[in-house]
Amino acid sequence: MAAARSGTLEVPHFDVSADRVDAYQRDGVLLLKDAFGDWVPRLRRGLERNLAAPQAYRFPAESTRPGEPGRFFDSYCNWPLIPEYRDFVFHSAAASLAGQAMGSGRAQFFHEHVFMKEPGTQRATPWHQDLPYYCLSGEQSVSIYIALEAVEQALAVHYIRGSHRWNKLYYPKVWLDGGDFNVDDPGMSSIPDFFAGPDDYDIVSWALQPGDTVLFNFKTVHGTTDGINTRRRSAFSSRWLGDDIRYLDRPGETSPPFPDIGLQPGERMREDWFPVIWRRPA
Ligand SMILES: O=C(O)CCC(=O)C(=O)O
Repeated sequence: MAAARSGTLEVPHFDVSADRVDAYQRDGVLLLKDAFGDWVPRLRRGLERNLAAPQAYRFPAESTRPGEPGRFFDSYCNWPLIPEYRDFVFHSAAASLAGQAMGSGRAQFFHEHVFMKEPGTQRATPWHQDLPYYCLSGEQSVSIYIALEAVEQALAVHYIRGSHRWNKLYYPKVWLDGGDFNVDDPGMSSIPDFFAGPDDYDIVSWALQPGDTVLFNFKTVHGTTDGINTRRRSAFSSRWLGDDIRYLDRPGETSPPFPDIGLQPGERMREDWFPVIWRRPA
């Protein structure tokens, strides 16, 4: 990975082939083996800060009930507080990868999100798309999901190939009980249990090693089974916005909530809150 001038910040260039970009745009999900192995120790240190004092950081969520085995923890929007996360956002090749994958002229950072399931956890990550949680509309998006621990295929996140092109949005889910929320959002419906069949959905998942990375679109349907995690599995996701992403005023609270964002529907996301980190070289 050579350092290259990005046009915005001096971020490293990610060498991704045109074939892989095409596959990402066609399928809405793409595996890149060992794409960010160098960052795993630093991101793990960041996650340890998050876990050592969850309440000191933003949006800590526990999605296992008292008495239920294991622990399913997530937390997000902590890049201003956790130096290892911030370092990744501003100095890794993620922005370059995101911009190219989205076919965008720029990569604007939205937020990071960490996930951790402790051994014994059986609680599934419900099937969902990320876009219905967000105050956003548009097609050019990518989450860069980096495994921080090894995970076997059956317990890894599963994705439905091509679901970003279904022209369909599903109500967001409460992870603790799998219930829908924001059900007043017009044009959405309750997401089916795709594991229950019919099996004509192209569901993919991969065994991951630390550093292995999955790219997926904010509209790509994803979730896990309720298989028992026999060892810790954790991951760091960074979320990126491309050229056509605009602010959308959704009915109900979004996640993350940005009540003071001060934008009108249709405007670009403000760059002082969501920095543009990469621009396509001229
Ligand atoms: O790791 C998980 O279980 C969930 C990941 C996820 O939903 C995401 O990155 O959007």
